[in-house]
Amino acid sequence: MTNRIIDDYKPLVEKALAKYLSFEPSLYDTVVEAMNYSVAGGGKRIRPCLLLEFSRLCGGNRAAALQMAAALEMIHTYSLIHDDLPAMDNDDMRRGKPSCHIKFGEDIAILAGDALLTHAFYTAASCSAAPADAVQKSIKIMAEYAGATGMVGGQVIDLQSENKTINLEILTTLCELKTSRLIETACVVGCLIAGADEAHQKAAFRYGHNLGMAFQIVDDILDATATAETLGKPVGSDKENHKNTFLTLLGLEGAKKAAHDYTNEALSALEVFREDTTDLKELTRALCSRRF
Ligand code: GRG
Repeated sequence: MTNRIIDDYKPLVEKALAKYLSFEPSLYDTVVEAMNYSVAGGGKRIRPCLLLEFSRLCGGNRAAALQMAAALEMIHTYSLIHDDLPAMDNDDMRRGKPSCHIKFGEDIAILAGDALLTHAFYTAASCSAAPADAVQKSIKIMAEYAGATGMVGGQVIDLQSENKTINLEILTTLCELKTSRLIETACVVGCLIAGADEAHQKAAFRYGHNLGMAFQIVDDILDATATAETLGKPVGSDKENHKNTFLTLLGLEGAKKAAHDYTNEALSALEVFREDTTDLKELTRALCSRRF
């Protein structure tokens, strides 16, 4: 399916990523190659596209949004590289091609993830197209939501829950941290660098939070019901790794209803924006039924 947000922004994001990830030839070229290998091609670019759209909705500067969007996609890509490692999810395929550690070895994959994470903050901190206090607040949110109090914390709960039964409350916290936090970051940073007020930042957070939850529940459903060809990665890994998912706790119909309810909450959070949100609403529905 096509959508203006993805069609217009994705090529810009890919160009920005290539620009911010180009380094002078060096003795450490291998790690730069691994960083670019994992970042290039295949990703849906949802987080950077959301950042750009929230910036547009709040009247922001496109250049500043693109720089922060590239930084956020670097953080997301680092998390995927590390998530695929044998010590974590042990996945050989990512974005339809061999995972970073399969292509470059575990040592370089770990370092490529580390370098992407640190370069993300270098890229964000170098943003001079938005007011310095907005850039500083954005960097603070990126660090808080990606680190121990955010995505990393969620990953830890996930690892510690393997082969154990957890309740819906813990699973919800896990998902909020592991999946929603980075999506919330995209939406809130888009508003922040555009100078939006608190009401709009809060609405963006609420939107990202609910979209993230719906997105993860749909991910769980697809892991159990889709084919590897359609997803570009192995399926059935949740069952294989004895993972607690929304599907195992709520059943297929319950998980579908939860995804539907979170999607509606995300859509209603958009009501405060005065700019046209038709394309964003269409993208939200498409993401929550994974037509992207
Ligand atoms: C290793 C610190 C650390 C964290 C790992 C990203 C992650 C946390 C785990 C990956 C597994 C997973 C199902 C995470 C939930 C978020 C999610 C659905 C990630 C995949 O994001 P997409 O679908 O990926 O946007 P693309 O490839 O399109 O960018």
